[in-house]
Amino acid sequence: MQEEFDTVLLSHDEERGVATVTLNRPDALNAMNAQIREDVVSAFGALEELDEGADGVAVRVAVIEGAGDRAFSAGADITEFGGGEPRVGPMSSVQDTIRGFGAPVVAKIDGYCLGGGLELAFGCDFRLASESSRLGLPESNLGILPGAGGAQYIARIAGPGVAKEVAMLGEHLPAERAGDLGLVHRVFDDEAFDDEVAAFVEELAGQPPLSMRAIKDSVDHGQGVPLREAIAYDRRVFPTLVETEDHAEGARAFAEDDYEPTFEGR
Ligand code: CO8
Repeated sequence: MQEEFDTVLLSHDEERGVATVTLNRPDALNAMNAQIREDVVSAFGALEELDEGADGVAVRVAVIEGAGDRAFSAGADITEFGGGEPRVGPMSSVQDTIRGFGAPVVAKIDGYCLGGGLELAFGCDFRLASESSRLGLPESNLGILPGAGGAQYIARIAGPGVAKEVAMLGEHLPAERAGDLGLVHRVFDDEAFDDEVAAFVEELAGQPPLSMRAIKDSVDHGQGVPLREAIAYDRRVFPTLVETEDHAEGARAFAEDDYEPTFEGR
């Protein structure tokens, strides 16, 4: 399936269950204007519809990437700033859409990933970066703060000291430093980047989809509640997974040598 929105391309590989959402404003380094924010939300809406009509799940993994060879996204579209109108809400709603999407979402970062672009990537479950990528929160250079949680994500991942450094200095971090800080999951050589990302996505897509969705939901839910409550939540979800065909399939593969399991999301 392929669908074209004004500023976003959407494709879905039915066989692999992998969807790709491409931010498609390469001439503006995929800066996030109002249209692109709307289109990202629409693209994920279309994927949810696919899932609803599927026997099992249609989408095992969604990948977000930037068109062109220069940027994932250089942030919110600065030309739309001004007039004192706060645009934090719409950017946050894009993140909410991605965080609320059932399947894991991978940010494929190749090039600049700045401001709202990095905040979009923080809304994803995985961040994979090419070695030459540059990541940062340059909002302070514009006299504002990262309005969609950029500094808060960094504070939780790497600590408040790092968050203040990255957000206050507004520098572009080399991918490797971002990797050392835990802000991205993997950094791959530029030449091998596409293949390495494809292999990572393939591996994720081969995992039992309902298990992936339950883990995403459980970990995200657990961030906002005391540990005891988070564990109680997992304990309630656990029996629902025990009843799935995929669990039976995994157990069979464990018991029988030479049996390759296929997980259908049922
Ligand atoms: N918005 C709009 N257009 C952009 C943006 C942007 N964020 N970034 C780049 N562009 C455009 C440029 O204007 C240029 O367009 P044109 O060719 O028509 O002149 C084109 O993309 C190419 O960019 P450059 O010529 O600048 O390319 P360089 O290689 O010289 O520089 C940089 C690349 C360093 C990435 C540079 O473009 C840059 O600094 N961009 C701005 C980065 C930035 O400050 N991002 C943060 C924006 S603020 C934000 O994201 C806040 C989000 C929080 C939610 C909302 C709160 C209000």
